[in-house]
Amino acid sequence: MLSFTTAGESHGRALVAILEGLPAGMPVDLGQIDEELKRRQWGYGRGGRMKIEKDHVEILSGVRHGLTLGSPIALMIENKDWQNWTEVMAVEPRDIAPEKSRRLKRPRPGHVDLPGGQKYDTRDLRNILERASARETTARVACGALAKQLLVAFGTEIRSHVIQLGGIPDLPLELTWDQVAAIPEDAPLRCADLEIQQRMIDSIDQRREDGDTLGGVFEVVVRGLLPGLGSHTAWDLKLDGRLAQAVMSIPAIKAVAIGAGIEASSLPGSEIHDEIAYNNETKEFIRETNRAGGLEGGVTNGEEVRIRGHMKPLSTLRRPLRSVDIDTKQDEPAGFERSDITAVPAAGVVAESMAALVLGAAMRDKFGGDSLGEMRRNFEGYREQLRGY
Ligand code: EPS
Repeated sequence: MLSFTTAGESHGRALVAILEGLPAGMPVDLGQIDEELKRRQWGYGRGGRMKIEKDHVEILSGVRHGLTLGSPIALMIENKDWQNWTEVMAVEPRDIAPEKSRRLKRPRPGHVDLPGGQKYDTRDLRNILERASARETTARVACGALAKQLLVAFGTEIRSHVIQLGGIPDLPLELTWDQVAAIPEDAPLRCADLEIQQRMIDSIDQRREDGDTLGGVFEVVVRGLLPGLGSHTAWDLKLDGRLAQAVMSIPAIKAVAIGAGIEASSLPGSEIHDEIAYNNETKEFIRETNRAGGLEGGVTNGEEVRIRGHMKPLSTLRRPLRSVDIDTKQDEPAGFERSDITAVPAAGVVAESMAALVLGAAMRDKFGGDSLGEMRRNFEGYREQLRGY
């Protein structure tokens, strides 16, 4: 089983993570982890914080001479902004004047500020904000980069792209793997259609002027998975459910669909299900359409896995919505310090990482092995079994 946990506050000293369950003897590319961190920071519409941070991972354990040891891998990414928060975020007790404490007491609608404050019985909502911040996803991406390296070793690649932003275009874009793979890394919104991307940028500029924010839809595309990952036998082994949970856990995601999941509920079966064919040359069962998004009954079917994440607009608005001061109980505008206008491309990169971690776990479940070599033998044996099926 591949699993990970993260710790760290947005303006604390660092984000850390422990990733367990990678096989021993897997080559680790440190530069690729930093590349993924950079991809997550990229995107038109991000705010001032991204000018401060230049995320870089340090591996503290579990890797020796460029190879995994099979032991837990500890990772750390420093928060450069911490220098500006050493007093407010100090670990030791501090006596800070109220005007310097940066206490938050006007919760943002749509954010966990208020229910979190009620639940953890804290009257400084910063205690909630700091951990709820999407800054935490940096640590997920660092772990996800390692999961991607495992998947690549078995011929699986993962990409994401933005298919709708702030309702532009009217219907989400539908694109092939090659179109998605051709999107340059410096594309401002990781969108394959340049004309639509420009309209999205104009819309972001407009919302910036209005002090508002925008959501959107991204799609994660995974190709190269064998049929048979996940299982139909129990609710918690179904891979579609595990992927949905992983993507839904990304801040601001309110809906997740696999393939044409949203449209499927309103069309007849004859227009949705992907007919089965057999390719005599490759000796593979194939589908000419992929509305199932590569998963049937919670099991991969060998087609591309396609996951859509629907992101709501960020809840920190420069022109704040109405709220209530938790001390005075009077109507007050919600708190605002600094924020992004949109972060849909970044959320797509985080979703790639979450998908890589779930799919990596499914690969570890199916092929096991303490070393990469043992895992590979098991993988090849299964591939042989499929050829004979
Ligand atoms: C975030 C608010 C902003 C974002 C942050 C997520 O940070 P700050 O409050 O420091 O301006 O920039 O995202 C990141 C720091 C990041 O690395 O993605 C929030 O409230 O969720």
